[in-house]
Amino acid sequence: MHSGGGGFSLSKLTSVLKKKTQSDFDRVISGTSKTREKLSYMDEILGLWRLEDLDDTLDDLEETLLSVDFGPKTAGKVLDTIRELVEDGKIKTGEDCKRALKETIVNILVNDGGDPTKMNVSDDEKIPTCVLIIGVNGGGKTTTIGKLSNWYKNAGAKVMMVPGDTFRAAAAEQLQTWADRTGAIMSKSPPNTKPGAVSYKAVDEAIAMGDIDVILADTSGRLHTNLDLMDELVGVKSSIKKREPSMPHEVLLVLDGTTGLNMLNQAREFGQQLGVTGIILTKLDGTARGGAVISVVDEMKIPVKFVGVGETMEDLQVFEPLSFVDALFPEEAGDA
Ligand SMILES: Nc1nc2c(ncn2[C@@H]2O[C@H](COP(=O)(O)OP(=O)(O)OP(=O)(O)O)[C@@H](O)[C@H]2O)c(=O)[nH]1
Ligand SMILES: [Mg+2]
Repeated sequence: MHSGGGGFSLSKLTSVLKKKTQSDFDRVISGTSKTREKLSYMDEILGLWRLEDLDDTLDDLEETLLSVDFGPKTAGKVLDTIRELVEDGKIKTGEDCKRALKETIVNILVNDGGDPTKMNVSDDEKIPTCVLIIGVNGGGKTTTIGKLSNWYKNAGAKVMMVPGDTFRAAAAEQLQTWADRTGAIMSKSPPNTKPGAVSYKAVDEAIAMGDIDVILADTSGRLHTNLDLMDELVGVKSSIKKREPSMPHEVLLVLDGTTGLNMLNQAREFGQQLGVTGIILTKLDGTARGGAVISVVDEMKIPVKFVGVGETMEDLQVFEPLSFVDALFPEEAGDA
């Protein structure tokens, strides 16, 4: 990496985030409360746990997972694991079952997702790290770029933002506001050019400047079902690649945490076309429907890297599988 600014180190970045994650944890909990309400029904089921009613209990559990937006495939897989553990005598009580459920889900997030704190970086001193941000309309892409800019800045990195959303009139100004707030610079690409050209020129400019550590490239929102717009996005990625083959180092898909299972379709399409390297799950402070992301990780094998928990630049947390699952299955829910 470049040594610009206060010296950019990923380990520093991670430790700053760990602290933040701890202090902001309550907001994830409040965000997933709708999910939690339904999952507390699970506690009731487990409270009535009887081995002779195993099939009924497991059916009820599966229903509960489905009602909080676990996809059928993932819910089925989780319940298969539970059934095996019961048959092996490893689950004897409702409490055992709850613990095993949590472990199984954490395992999906960890084994299929990998280490969320590892953001890919450029391994060439002269080449900045390029992060391409994609997703459907209004999911929180531009806001997330603001948050990421702040995150990288806290680690001593010099950030350039790329106004690749040439579709929406106010998009560049919105990005500029985030640049001003977080001390990032904006690429000076001429306005009204095509997004591929904007991105190509921005990468060129950043490399020429010599002191940019991170390029955060914004894109306009698009429905994953709109083939023309998906093609355009593939074009943006190849324009970046054309200028610098090692880029982009990360392609992060922004998923709106309130959309439920539809995010699975989004992840499939964007994943197939763009080669997504990570997910940022936004709006977990709202009435989030957290279960769906577990299916995304399970089916797509893409890690969740961050979660968004509000509208300010501070509201970004490194995704922690264990904390996330603890928030879904609160210990006190059964007593409430
Ligand atoms: N509560 C909450 N709101 C968020 C979060 N992230 C983004 N938002 C809000 O969601 C709305 C859309 O955010 P944008 O960042 O403009 O979304 P976008 O994906 O860039 O939208 P387009 O460029 O139109 O596709 C804004 O009102 C944001 O403030 C979050 O984590 N929590
Ligand atoms: Mg935007």
